[in-house]
Amino acid sequence: MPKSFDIIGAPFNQLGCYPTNENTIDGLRRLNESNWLGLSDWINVRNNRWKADIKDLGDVEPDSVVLQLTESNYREKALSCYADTLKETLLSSYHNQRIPITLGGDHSIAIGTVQAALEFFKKQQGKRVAVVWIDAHADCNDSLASNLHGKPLAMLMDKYPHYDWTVDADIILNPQDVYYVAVRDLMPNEDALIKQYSMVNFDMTSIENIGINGVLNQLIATIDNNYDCIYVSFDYDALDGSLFRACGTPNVGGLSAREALHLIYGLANHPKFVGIDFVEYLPELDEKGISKELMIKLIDAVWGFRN
Ligand SMILES: [Mn+2]
Repeated sequence: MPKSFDIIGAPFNQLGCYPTNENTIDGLRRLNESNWLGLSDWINVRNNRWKADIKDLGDVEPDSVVLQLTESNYREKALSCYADTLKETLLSSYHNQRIPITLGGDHSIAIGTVQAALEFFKKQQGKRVAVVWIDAHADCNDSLASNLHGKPLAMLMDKYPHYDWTVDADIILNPQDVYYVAVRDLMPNEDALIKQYSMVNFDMTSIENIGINGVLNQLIATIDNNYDCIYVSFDYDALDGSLFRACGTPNVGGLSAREALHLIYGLANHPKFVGIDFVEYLPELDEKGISKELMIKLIDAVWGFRN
């Protein structure tokens, strides 16, 4: 059966290194005059000419409570409020048997998306869920230092013992169920946590040694043998920051465009794939729209089109 997709905008950009009120998803949606490319038009092309089933559900806007909490520096509370609303939106996609593609927003929004997948598949159906985290950073900073967009995995794994942050026992993400790809910029406490829980990291060295297809094959073998579902979270800064700099924390020496396309296509077209985030891309820093072209190609790869 052909798959159906929901596009969900999560324009919450308040907890990263480059807080902005710009709606990053609208930046993707609208046509660029330089290259005549925009996500909304591209959705129409795929639906009308290629018989795809893709709906843009619009945005989950941060409401006044969330914005007020952020402004007053109650960031964990703001995030938890926002994430709850986002989670409900993804859950209704799951109830409608559609696959959510969530466009952020900084990476903190993954609290809502990953918890939706864990709630629907793990808690409600007892399924085993793997999370593939494609990122320059490990995002498991369990300290108070730095911004919350660098902590979603620590928070999802319930290893963030600050400001009463807790996660319901039946949707705690197990560190062994996280599979990092392209992570290369660690804080010492993250390095320690990764070692303590023997978390898997297909870092740039593994990609050099066995190639992106080797990494994909190992991931797929693990998923085939041990899991019922895969959820993918793709941080734009996983890409090579020498070319792709439209984010708050570009990092040189990451994935090439081709590697990212191959990886995303391979994971998203696996029968156990249940959803993906694309986060941290900032159109306002993307002068020539090159990154936007790649982002749209990556989303297109999720829909099953490899170009
Ligand atoms: Mn990240």
